[in-house]
Amino acid sequence: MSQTSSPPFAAPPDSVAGFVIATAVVAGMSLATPAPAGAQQPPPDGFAPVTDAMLEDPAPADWLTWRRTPDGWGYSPLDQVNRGNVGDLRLVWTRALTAGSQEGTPLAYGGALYMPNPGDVIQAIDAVTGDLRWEYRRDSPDDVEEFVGNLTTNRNIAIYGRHVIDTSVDNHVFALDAVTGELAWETPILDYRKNPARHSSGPIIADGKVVSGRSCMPRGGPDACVITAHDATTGEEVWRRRTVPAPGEPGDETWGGIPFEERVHVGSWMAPSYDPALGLVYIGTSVTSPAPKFLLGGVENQHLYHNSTLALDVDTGEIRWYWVQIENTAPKPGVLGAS
Ligand SMILES: [Ca+2]
Repeated sequence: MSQTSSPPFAAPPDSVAGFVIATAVVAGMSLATPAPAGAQQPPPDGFAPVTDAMLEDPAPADWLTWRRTPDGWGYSPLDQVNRGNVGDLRLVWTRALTAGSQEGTPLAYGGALYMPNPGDVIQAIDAVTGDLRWEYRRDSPDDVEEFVGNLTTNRNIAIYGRHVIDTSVDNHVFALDAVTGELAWETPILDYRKNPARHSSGPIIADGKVVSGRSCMPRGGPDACVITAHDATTGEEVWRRRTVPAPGEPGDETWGGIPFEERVHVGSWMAPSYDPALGLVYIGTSVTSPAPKFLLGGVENQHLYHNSTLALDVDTGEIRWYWVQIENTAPKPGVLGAS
């Protein structure tokens, strides 16, 4: 396969549709990002690498991960926009986004917005002017839609060192140079023809690792249902954790004897959160599909780790604890048929 990358400050593509991102400012307010306290001397191109310390305690003006901080609160401490002046906000610039399912959240760092567009398109946009600094369009294989569908959602990306990092439609994790947009490394996670999965959400960074989940297509079998960690600098895989147990593994007894290859679609498609003090990554899992659990091993079985919150050891991926969000109970008449 090939990847393409536009040079810095390239013109916007012609294929964009009528979606825009917009920024607005209150008169007299500056969008400049101050250098973080204690920052090292920046490299010649002026890009200060993003560190674990910065991710765990981001500067007020930075937005370095999907929900800004590892705990996923999505809260900004900035207070320049408040109840008294929010009515004065005015549109400053708009910019079209790539056509597709729009759920993207930009990262903000060093005066740039790094915007995940649908279909593994990533743009670096000057936050003050709206000018395009670079654009990367991942060139997926022609047959990938046949196996993973045409879901284009690209919900979030991560940043670490000088790399912008995402998971892809074609089941890779890849990193771009944050200054040039050029591909720095890519690592296959799954063979999309054999164990197809969907990456509607991207990764977070936890302790220097790229931690990502995915939804696993039923045809992908249990081995597509994995949470993975990769070295955020090199892209090398550090660990992977399957969300369903195989025979002989802890939790196997909770499936009521269902054959391993039929324990499918326990996905982990929302972005994780992370507690640096405990070294735990938290992530939710989906329900079984297409057959719900009561048609599999029966309601008396728990079918671990479906429909759960998992706490994973950031170093090993070991499941330190789990919480099944909806416990098995005997279904009530009239409930099963509801949709
Ligand atoms: Ca993606």
